[in-house]
Amino acid sequence: MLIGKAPEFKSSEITPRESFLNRRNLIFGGLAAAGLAYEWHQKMPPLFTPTVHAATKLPTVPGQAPAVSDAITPQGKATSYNNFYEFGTDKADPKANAGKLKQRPWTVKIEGLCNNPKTVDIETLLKYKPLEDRTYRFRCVEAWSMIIPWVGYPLANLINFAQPKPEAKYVEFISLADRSQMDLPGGFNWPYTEGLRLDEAMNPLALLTFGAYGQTLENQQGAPIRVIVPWKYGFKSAKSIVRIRFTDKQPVTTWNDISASEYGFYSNVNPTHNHPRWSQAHERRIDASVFPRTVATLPFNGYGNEVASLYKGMDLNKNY
Ligand SMILES: Nc1nc2c(c(=O)[nH]1)N[C@H]1C(S)=C(S)[C@@H](COP(=O)(O)O)O[C@H]1N2
Ligand SMILES: [Mo]
Repeated sequence: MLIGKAPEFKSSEITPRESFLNRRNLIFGGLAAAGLAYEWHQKMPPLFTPTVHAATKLPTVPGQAPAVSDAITPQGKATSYNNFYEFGTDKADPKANAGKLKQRPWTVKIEGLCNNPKTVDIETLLKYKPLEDRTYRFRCVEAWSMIIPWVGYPLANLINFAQPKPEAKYVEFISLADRSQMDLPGGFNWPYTEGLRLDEAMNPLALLTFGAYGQTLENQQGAPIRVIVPWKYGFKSAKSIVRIRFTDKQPVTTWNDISASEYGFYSNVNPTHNHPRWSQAHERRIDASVFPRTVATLPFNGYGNEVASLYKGMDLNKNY
């Protein structure tokens, strides 16, 4: 039998059972108190703003969307491989850095060419229409994809609430840009902006999104409110939105502004229109357990039946 040198403990490092138990009670008691405080915070007008907003379950009804046969991407993958440049440019940065994002208080300012401009509180928006479960294919312009069960209701509801004027032809989405919560790396014109033609935004598939996987969005997913436009590349789906503006001119959008030859305003998923630096014919699925890992990309990301008519008569090679 080999006898190694016994580890030596200083008596001060040994936790007597009694003091361990006391400490455990303190810790769990503290957690229970924090839980109560959190519940109280949910019911009362906020006196303080927690820096970490715990995910909460969202009540949902079945969604009105075409069925997706592929397996749902595991939640842990969907929340750890993200693009949210306000928090850094690497895929792991948003999860690592978005903890600073404060989800409450949060309002969305509806403005521009509409008859009902208003600043609306997130709680009001959450309750405005029944929340649906909507599993969509999600295709990033960087040729990777996921299958995500989002929670939200059609963006058309909010647009109807805003009552756009007849001259409104576009809707612009403006994300939060706050240096006290975000890194906001150089090389971008913050805030992040995106936009859709009004008829695109009114399509029933365009989703005003509050959650995923049956619960509120994680910060890195664009909490507390984002849009999801499943037939377009991922960058059209602006995160952490604070303003929605109706315009008569095509809005300036972040990626188009940075590099118009690579990122068009329309950015419909189109396997026949390649990015100048890579093919768009295939996509890599972000889920190590699915096979094959790489699959053919579908026109309009598989939503052609629902949206192709929006682009009748348009040259989608020019309007990429
Ligand atoms: N405000 C903001 N919204 C954003 C981005 C961003 O950097 N900032 N990235 C876009 C891009 S490129 C993609 S692919 C999707 C990623 O969404 P996900 O992280 O939920 O998959 O968010 C889009 N929305
Ligand atoms: Mo993207």
